[in-house]
Amino acid sequence: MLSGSYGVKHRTDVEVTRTQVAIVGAGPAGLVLAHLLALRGFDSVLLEARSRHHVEHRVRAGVLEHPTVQLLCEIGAGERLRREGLEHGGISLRFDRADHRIDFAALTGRSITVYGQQEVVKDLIAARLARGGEIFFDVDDVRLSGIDSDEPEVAFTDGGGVARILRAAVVAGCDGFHGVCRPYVPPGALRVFERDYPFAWLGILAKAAPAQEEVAYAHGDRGFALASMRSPDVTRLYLQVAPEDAIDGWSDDRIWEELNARLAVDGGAGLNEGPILERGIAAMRSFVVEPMRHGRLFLAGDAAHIVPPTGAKGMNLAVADVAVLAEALERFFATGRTDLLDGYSDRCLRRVWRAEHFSWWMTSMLHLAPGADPFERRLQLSQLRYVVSSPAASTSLAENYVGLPYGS
Ligand code: FAS
Ligand code: PHB
Repeated sequence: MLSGSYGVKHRTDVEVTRTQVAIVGAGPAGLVLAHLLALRGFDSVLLEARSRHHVEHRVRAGVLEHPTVQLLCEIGAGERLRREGLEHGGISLRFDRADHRIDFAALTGRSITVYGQQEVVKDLIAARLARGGEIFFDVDDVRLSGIDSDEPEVAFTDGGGVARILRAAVVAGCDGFHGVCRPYVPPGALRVFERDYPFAWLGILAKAAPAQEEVAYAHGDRGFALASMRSPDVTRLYLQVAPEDAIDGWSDDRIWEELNARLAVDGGAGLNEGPILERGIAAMRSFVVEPMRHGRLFLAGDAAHIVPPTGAKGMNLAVADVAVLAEALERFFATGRTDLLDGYSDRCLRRVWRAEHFSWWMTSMLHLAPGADPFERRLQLSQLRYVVSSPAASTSLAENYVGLPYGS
């Protein structure tokens, strides 16, 4: 069975490298997959369109599910996470100008960890390179061929402008929602399920102490807001805005004024303000393609599905996908059996659709849809009051938020 990466001269002057898995995209999905394969003795090469500095400083997700933390520790990328990550035993739903805590520890015996996605990526890259892993950064012109054959190829130009070809047994499309892999699936071979929401999130990272100890989701007549954090002196805050809003239309003063108004609680001291280190507006969508595989191309993470970030699922789903893929690839490379590969998509989609529903449910319960009438607002408030007062309803939210066990 094929093993080990090695270069062979081929086709004029294009360098062909043979490997077992060509991974397109060095985000959480691609990086975790590379580690999982290496731990099983299988070889991969990672191709990343951006620079190492860019991917290590791209501010995105912040909440790690319990299973994600366990897996990162198992693959040897959890040391700093354990040291610097903020382990939380609950979250709050903020409405009627008060906090209502959902106690994960009491309801599920498990926790979440707040630790920026860019920190996860930093740790994964450092560990991969330290173990001799191969990551091509700044690649360009990535093109797939032969995904219906048993030796697909990925042609690309490396960061030094050299034309290269990766020849592999499998291609893992871990290149995100806007990546190049999914479009290689022939038209008609994929079913697309999607929903665009009539709002977006404006997110900021600010040099200011978080005003609360845990993540708080706020429902109110001015719209949704979310208070999170990255460290004892860096806060992460979000505002629901109109989908067509541009970040330039939001001055620092307007951002802080709106955040304070929406996150106010009776008896609270308000937010600690400080320099805004990063800001951006992200669209809100639900998106799934079925199946998550075509021939020897396997899609994972945002390349296959997107959730509104209200459920803090995006990055966690990416990790869960590649945990399934790595197990399936191990059986294939070790025995030639394709049963787990053939079941990859169905197995991932069970968790994906559970997360899609949970993220849609949290989004619908907490956001002020444009044109929402008083009846809809009363329904939301009734649901929020029920969720925080019913042990059964609180447990349902808690077990979804901390992350259902893999394979459940
Ligand atoms: P990623 O998008 O992280 O990684 C894909 C990688 O592929 C990128 O590094 C990209 O540069 C690379 N790539 C793309 N095209 C390529 C090509 N042609 N060749 C080679 N490489 C290529 N999730 C949450 O849970 N909470 C949040 O608050 C949250 N906020 C977000 C904000 C924004 C602006 C975005 C876009 C996403 C956010 N997400 C959030 C979701 C996010 O965290 C994703 O779920 C997570 O990054 C998924 O990881 P991957 O599937 O690895 O995809
Ligand atoms: C974050 O800390 O960035 C965060 C927390 C909870 C979410 C989304 C993002 O639902």
